[in-house]
Amino acid sequence: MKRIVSGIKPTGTLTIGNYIGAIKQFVALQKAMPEDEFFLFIADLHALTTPQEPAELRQRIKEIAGMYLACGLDPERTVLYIQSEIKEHAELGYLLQCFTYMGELERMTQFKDKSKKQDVLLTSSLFTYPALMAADIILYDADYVPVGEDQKQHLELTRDIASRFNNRYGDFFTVPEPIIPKVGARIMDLQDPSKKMSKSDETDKGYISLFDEPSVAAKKIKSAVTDSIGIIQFDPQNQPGIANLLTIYSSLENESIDSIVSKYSNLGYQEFKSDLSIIVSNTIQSIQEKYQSIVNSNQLDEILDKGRDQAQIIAYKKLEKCKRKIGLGRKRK
Ligand code: ATP
Ligand code: LTN
Repeated sequence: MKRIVSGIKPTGTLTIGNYIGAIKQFVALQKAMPEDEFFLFIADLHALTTPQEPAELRQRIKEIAGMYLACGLDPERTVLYIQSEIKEHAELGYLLQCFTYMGELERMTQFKDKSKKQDVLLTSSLFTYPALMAADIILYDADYVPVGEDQKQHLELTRDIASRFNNRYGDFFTVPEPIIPKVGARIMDLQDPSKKMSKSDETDKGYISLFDEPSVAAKKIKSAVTDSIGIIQFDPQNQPGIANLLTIYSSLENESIDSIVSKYSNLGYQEFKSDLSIIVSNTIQSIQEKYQSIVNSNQLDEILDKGRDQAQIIAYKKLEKCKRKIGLGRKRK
């Protein structure tokens, strides 16, 4: 039996990029791997690497958990929990910092990008964050970690940290493998297709939130930046806007990009965008309907309590053993 683990930060809203790159993939894997275990957590400690308003953060944590369920996650087969409710994450995160080199953290492109963008003072937790992420994963001996393209480098570092520990103390942590979708691993900003669609962006025109009014989402697709070439083809270099829209279409409809291109080859951008705007707004609408029924019931807290209890048992045992390995813990006479 394999164990699949992933997390999502409760910052900003959830975008269609998160949905296509991570959530949809997680749901599909769950269907394709009926014998395996799925652990999913809300990475609230990671959210604190940048300033958060307490009431807003508290609300987002539940919102994201509810959205995951609304997107089709099977609550019977998912250990769904909130990271900060399992203290072992932070403790192992610290221990793993002792096995992570400054040079490795300095090379992380996400840190470099975020530190350039940030207008407030940088926290040290933003810098050490990959060690906590490694802890999130290897605490549970994850075999696979489904993530979007932007997390690949953090996964490589996680593998290095786990292997380093194993080399020093003998085989102890499972070295995890990332699962990155073939299509949709990096959905781009609708207004600037040279950058990743990001929920922490200043303006909301470039991303579609899963909470957007369906009609607003449709409008955003219709006003997405394209080019003056005027031909529908998959050319991310010269037509990044159209390539991005084709990717969104392909992922939401489970249709190959080739087949979409041939369908629209004789039609203009307007027709293509109009069809895609319907697909996107329908997808969002059906997710939102499910979301409403979930948040209006007590189901969510029950699922989160159960998830916490299940994760806690595994995390406690693994951390205790880890501490013993490295020489912590008193020896009793
Ligand atoms: P931010 O944009 O604020 O940095 P984020 O959306 O990258 O945040 P998370 O919410 O933790 O951060 O991401 C959750 C998952 O969604 C990760 O697996 C990430 O790789 C994936 N993801 C995020 N943005 C995109 C995107 N534009 N396209 C595809 N996958 C994405
Ligand atoms: N770093 C990720 C969120 C995250 C995560 C994880 C993903 C934190 N811990 C463990 C997979 C596994 C991000 O910023 N998107």
